[in-house]
Amino acid sequence: MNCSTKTRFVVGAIIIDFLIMLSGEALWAQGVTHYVDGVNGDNEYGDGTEVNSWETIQYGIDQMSGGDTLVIKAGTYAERITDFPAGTDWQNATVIRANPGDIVTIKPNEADPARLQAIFLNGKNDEYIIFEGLVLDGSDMVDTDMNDPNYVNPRELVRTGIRIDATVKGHIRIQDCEIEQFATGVLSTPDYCEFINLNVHDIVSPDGSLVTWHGIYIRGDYNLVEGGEFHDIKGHGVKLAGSNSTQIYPENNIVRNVTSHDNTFGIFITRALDNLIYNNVCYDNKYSGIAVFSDWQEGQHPQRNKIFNNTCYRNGNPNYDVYGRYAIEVRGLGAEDTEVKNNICYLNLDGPINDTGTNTFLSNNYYDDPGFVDADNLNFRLHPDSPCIDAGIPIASVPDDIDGIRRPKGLEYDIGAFEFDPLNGADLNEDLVVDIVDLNMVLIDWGRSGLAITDTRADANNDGTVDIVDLNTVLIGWGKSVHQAQ
Ligand SMILES: [Ca+2]
Ligand SMILES: [Ca+2]
Ligand SMILES: [Ca+2]
Repeated sequence: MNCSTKTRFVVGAIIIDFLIMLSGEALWAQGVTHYVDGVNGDNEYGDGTEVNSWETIQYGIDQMSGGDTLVIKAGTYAERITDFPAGTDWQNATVIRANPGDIVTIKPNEADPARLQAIFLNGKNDEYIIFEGLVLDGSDMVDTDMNDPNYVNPRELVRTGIRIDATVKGHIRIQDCEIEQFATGVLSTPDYCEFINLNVHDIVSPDGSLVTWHGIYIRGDYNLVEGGEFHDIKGHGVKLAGSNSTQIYPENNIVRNVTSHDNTFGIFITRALDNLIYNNVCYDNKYSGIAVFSDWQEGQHPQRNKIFNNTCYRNGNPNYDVYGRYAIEVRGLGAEDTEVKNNICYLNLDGPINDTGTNTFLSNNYYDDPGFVDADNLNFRLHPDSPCIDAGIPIASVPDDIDGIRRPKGLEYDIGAFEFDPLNGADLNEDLVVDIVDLNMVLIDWGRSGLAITDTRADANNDGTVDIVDLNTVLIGWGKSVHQAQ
């Protein structure tokens, strides 16, 4: 380390101490931050500092300790990465991420069928590892010959963006990543993993099947799939299903705020229990937007799955007729105790809902024109005169909408993925009137940001600072009440 680097390091450390003191907690992982730069780095002569980076991601990973962060600079990396050191909890997780603002593409060129992943986790101690901001591109990989009898289960041997095996402890987080040109985007078997704001698209089918190769395939429990977009996938956008052989079913997973379109089924559930599917938008899929199926395997039943506040629009392609083409399908007597509430089901080819399940509970779903703001341009928010506004029933497990707006706004829950706010965010204390109380909330926290804000409701636009924008929001709504607004 030369003198100026050392000086910068000391100054940086002082700033970090100051920020930690301000916020009351560490702002980032507590370990060491290392750097990889595929253009300027060097594995042999580098030391992993920003000015003297390593060249390859795997070399960087191999130098990391648990809780360290690896920052990857812009470039295309022809690598398959694996063998990660574990973190101890989310605050001290191992982080592998793109340098902010840089496009970092991992584009493996593997032909070995045992190595067909961009990111592969199978270590039995793997947990608390975060991947952030990466592009995974499988277009240079070669798929297994699906007809080769040497492969016992060729489905396990196709190119997969991220594969997380059952041996992994869990607590793996993948966020803000783009995953494309694989035969499966994400295949994940352990519990407590999080898949946040992923863009998974152009997933191919190596054998022509439309029901095998998925955007994300979840087989464990207590996983979260949140936000993001799953589209142009040969199989399903999101699939939850247990294993035929182990009889272990995915339970208590949450799929929320996801947009799934131009796939086979938008969201597909079979052999899975107690999963919560809400605030999703599913449109233009070949078959149904959301499906709960029981008739793939005798005796393997999906039970108590909950389908709440989704918007399913224009699903069903006339060129495909093997399965149903509904907004929502609950298919087969083995699909038991499914709850379907507060969903918009509009303009789907075979109709809104097909229910042949057992004890399905249907409530407050809407089948006619819901009054979208602009469906032609895929804006499925509700127009102020929408019949879906305040027409839903309260559901405690749906606390907000796809945009993060707290439910309910106005008088009651709305139907569909979007909650309409008649007071445009100005009613900070949610007493249905914009008045001195709301104004006072802004003034009390005026100028504060982050954890210094005493009442986060004062930050009307939720950008982390209470300032003129929030004040203006209240002033624009000043004097209005819900009854006047309607
Ligand atoms: Ca409402
Ligand atoms: Ca108020
Ligand atoms: Ca603000």
